[in-house]
Amino acid sequence: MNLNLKEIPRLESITKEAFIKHYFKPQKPVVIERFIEDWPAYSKWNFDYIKSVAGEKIVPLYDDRPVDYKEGFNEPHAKMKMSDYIDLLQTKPTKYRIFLWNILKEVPELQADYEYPDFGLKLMKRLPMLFFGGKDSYTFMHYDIDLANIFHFHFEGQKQIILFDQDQTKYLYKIPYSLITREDIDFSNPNLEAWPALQKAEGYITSLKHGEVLYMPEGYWHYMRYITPGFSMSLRAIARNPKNLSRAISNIFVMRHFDNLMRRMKGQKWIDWKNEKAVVRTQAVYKNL
Ligand SMILES: O=C(O)CCC(=O)C(=O)O
Ligand SMILES: [Fe+2]
Repeated sequence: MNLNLKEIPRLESITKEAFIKHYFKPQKPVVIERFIEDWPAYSKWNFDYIKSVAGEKIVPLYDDRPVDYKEGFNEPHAKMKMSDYIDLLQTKPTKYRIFLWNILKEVPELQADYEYPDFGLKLMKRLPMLFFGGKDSYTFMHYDIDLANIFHFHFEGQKQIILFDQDQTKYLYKIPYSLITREDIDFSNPNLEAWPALQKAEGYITSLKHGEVLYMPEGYWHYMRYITPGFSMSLRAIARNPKNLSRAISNIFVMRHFDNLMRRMKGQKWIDWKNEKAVVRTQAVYKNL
């Protein structure tokens, strides 16, 4: 048995009006295949180019180890020179990923290669983020702390993406006081006997190629697996739905700090309690269906 996933619709191009009407307003994901062909990034952005502009930079790396109470929110697991990291990506599978690497802060010259597209939404110009990953590495199922609308542009190779709307959260074994699901669920091949509620969840799937852009609606859950080594850029627009906006504010100003405080006070016990709670809550929903 498999997850219940629909292919994300794909278009070659789209006008701002059509985007707003058919995707932003109803909050539905879409892939636009040929949106950035006139950006310099479309022909320039590959590993050699990144090496030439940022090869000397030291980059923070993340692997797939479970959350450790001794670590703060989003703390890196290793560091490496960008040129060494790209050599590693190109020569063998690696779990190491770069996550949320701010272009403005790290490699501002890359800004010359892309534009802030007009989809009818106000994009946050201070937060253009890059993500890198090796063959078979993945970014765990999560949603972003600010529940933003995200435009995710992919470069080099291929990336598999699974999405769920927030209305599916009850089936996803979400960890309380966090933005993730149980880390022992393999969303690319889930064990549905161990995680039966996942059978009820309805989501989306696609595989992004170089130059394609995916629109992820506000607060959508996303799981990303690098089928081949590659990298992506995310641009974001603030959540418009007042409910999402107030959750964003409470995540940023309350949840995150509360979670850090509990880690410091209770240590691994806190992590274990949250992991257990994720199962108990989701199983209760599943049993009552
Ligand atoms: O590409 C990735 O590894 C993760 C991307 C992501 O989480 C995001 O764009 O919000
Ligand atoms: Fe994300």
